[in-house]
Amino acid sequence: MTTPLPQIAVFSLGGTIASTSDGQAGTGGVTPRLGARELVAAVPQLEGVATLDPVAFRQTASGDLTFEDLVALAGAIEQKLADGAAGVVVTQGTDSIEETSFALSLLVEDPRPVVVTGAMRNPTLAGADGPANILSAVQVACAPQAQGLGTLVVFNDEIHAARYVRKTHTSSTATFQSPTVGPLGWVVEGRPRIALAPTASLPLIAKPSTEETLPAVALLTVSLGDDGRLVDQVMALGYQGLVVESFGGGHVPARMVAALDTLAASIPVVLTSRTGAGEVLTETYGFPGSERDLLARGLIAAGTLDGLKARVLLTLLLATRHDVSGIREAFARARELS
Ligand code: DAS
Repeated sequence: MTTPLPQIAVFSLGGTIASTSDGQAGTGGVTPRLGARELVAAVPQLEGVATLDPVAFRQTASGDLTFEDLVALAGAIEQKLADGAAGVVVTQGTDSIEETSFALSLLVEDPRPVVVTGAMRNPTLAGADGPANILSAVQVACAPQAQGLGTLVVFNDEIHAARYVRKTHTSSTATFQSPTVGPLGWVVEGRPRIALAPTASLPLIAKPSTEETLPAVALLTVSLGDDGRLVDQVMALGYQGLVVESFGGGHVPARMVAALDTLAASIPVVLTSRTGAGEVLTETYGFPGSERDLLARGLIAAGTLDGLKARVLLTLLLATRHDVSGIREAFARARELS
């Protein structure tokens, strides 16, 4: 008797992996046109790996995806898993994978693998990487050893944890890197290898209601000579939270401090680093605008979460009506579980 193949749901959301031209030369640029069915049909090597259940979920550039789309996607993924899928693959544009994969890791309540992938070279180019990425994503989604690792990003034959992965290059097929911890593993000869596993995952967040508009959270990168005038505008513009990508270990120019101090008295302000790796400091420097100064004024340290990921977490916490103390607690947990 032959063992049935694992069933894998494949959701397509658009992006480069799905982008082709309209066939008329010179009419300008590729756009998302292919759905999940066409994407998997272009990878004959999938036969014998899994039984695929293609779902055309969205057809867009990934910068146009919204938190509402992700809440709906998380629900649809859970439904497929409840119906018996062994795992799930999501194909989408790479521009926002570092955010979408992290949001899914906070929203999908199931240990079975959810694997996000995409492509840097569209299907009209020589060496298009979409088919290879779909194949290795499905192989990882089928792998029992990929269970319980949270949402994964599989790209260029590497397996990354959603929590740490970053897009680091505008065009390289090796764009996805996890600078703080490295990849969890890789795929070789079709076999997923998990070399490292996270010690724990961040607590799940209940799916927010999308009946009302989700709260807006601003992300501000601090730069040389900054004076804080944008910080002064944050509440007037209707933002309900701010994430600051600060210098180095958690520092801002002294002349920004007053504005941040005032804002942190009214809405949550989260402190991250613009460096892209490592952890925000909490107890080293004592100058005005240092991490100690800012944390004493009520800013919340994000640990190893970078600005984009801290913004995802803060948005979902606000959307599920966490108050400031609940938000502090959630970021404290995130720091502990780094
Ligand atoms: N940069 C493209 C991609 O890599 C577009 C997008 O993100 O949708 O898929």
